[in-house]
Amino acid sequence: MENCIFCRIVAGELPAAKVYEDEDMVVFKDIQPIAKIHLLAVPKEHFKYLSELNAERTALVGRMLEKIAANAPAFGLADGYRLVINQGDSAGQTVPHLHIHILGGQKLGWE
Ligand code: DGP
Repeated sequence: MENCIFCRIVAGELPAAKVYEDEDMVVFKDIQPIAKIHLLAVPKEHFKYLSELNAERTALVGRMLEKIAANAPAFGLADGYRLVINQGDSAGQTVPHLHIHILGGQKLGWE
């Protein structure tokens, strides 16, 4: 999508500190980290909400989760990590392209 920041990062039109890329997704460092390690896993396909999942997108998100888990040690997250998907304004979703926050590198609190 033309004006989507994450589509532009996926396309290589905007810079990002990418740590992983495959046919399904890119993973890059969040520009405003809230944990010692804060990555964003972004599907290459543009959609905003989990409510837009169909069979193909459900499989895509499943592969993303599988690959996040497989690559967690390479991301420096062998000790554990937290995944967050903000959905909508009340949850604080600011970028209208589905993304999975990957948080870790420290003991995480829960508030
Ligand atoms: P959310 O609030 O769930 O929509 O999270 C969006 C995250 O995206 C937020 O933590 C900041 C990050 N972010 C926004 N713009 C950019 C960008 O241009 N580059 C990178 N690396 N991260 C961005």
